[in-house]
Amino acid sequence: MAILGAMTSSLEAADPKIAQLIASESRRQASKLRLIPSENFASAAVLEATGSALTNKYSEGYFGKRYYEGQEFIDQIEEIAIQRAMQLFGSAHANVQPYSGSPANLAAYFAFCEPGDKIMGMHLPSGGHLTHGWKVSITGKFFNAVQYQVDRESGRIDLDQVRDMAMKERPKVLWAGGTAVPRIIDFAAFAGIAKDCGALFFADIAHIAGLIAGGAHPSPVGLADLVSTTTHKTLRGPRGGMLMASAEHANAVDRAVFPGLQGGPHNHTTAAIAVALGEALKPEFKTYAAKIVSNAKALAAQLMHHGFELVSGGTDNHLILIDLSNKSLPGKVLARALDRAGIVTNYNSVPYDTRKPFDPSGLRIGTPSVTTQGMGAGEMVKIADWMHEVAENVEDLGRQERIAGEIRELCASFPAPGVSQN
Ligand code: DSN
Repeated sequence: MAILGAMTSSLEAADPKIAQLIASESRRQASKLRLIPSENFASAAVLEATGSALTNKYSEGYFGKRYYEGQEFIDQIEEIAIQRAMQLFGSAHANVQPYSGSPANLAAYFAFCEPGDKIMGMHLPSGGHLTHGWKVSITGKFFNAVQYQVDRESGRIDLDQVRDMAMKERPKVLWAGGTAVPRIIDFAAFAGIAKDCGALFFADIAHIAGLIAGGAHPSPVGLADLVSTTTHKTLRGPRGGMLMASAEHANAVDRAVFPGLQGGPHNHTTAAIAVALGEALKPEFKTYAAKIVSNAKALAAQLMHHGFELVSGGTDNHLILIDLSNKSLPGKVLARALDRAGIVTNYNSVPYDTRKPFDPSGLRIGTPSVTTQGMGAGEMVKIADWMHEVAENVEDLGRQERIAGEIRELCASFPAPGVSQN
């Protein structure tokens, strides 16, 4: 952390206000339980690469074909990132330049679609992502989007319904994946449906990339025409994106990212992605991925013990979606009370939600960050107990303060990389 330390003191001297705010954010992350399922703690090595001199360099283009000179080191870094992505996921091709998940998905469309094409993705309140054709997203406006929902009773994807809709609508693209899907996604079944209806199959693995890399969730690589991901969620890298495809689609994907959609790649991010992928290739990452899932199951079981209703009745992965309708407690009210008590979550729509997205019925939580901290099943039970206590006492600020103190103490015994309570 020598470089980060040096940078911090430079920053303190140059801009004490921003330095102080960064330090406060670091303390906040170190002192609270971070249960937002799309967040994690990147390693000190990843943070160091992110904060490096690579941020100074422009590199439009690809290995050996750049529009600027001075690429002898950047070329090597990007190539290492690509090779590690291909090795980790078993993909024939990888592009590590997308700035994040949404640009990655836009590039995916740009590689294969024309404006007005029909696309089919999962409905946002059912767990889909904005860029899978949701009406307020550019993808819902530039394309003719049709959307499948989860089954109302089971809260799970109904593959028969997906098949019926796909055969009727004949979309150009069929998406699987999303942001609030607590169950294993049957990528092979999606691939079969896409084949039968003549669609391209795109798999968005942003949430579960680390689980796939660690062998804790089936992979769509080899089944999907294109796989899109972010790099900062369960994969535990910097904030970035990647696209993976078969060799036959490699050119189309690369051209869609650059020059189709983006300018210069963020080289500091590319280096940090390479570092994170190197970490994910180590055997201990498999243990990490398995523990994310076992922790989520332990947390889910204790929440259900306390009467919380979980969409789909549990979880197979890192994510738990709580439907608070039975508690007459809006998601936002509980999320705010939990934050005061030191538990950071996000309020979220649930399938068939009757409330609005900015004031929905659900709460979304997950275990990637607390698992990185080394917490286990015992801590998950404690967390569920605290969540129950807060839910029963959302107005009781004194109680929330007491819990926040207990959580600060717990977090002090499970330090996270790159952040500190002091
Ligand atoms: N914002 C991400 C998430 O929290 O799941 C999805 O883009």
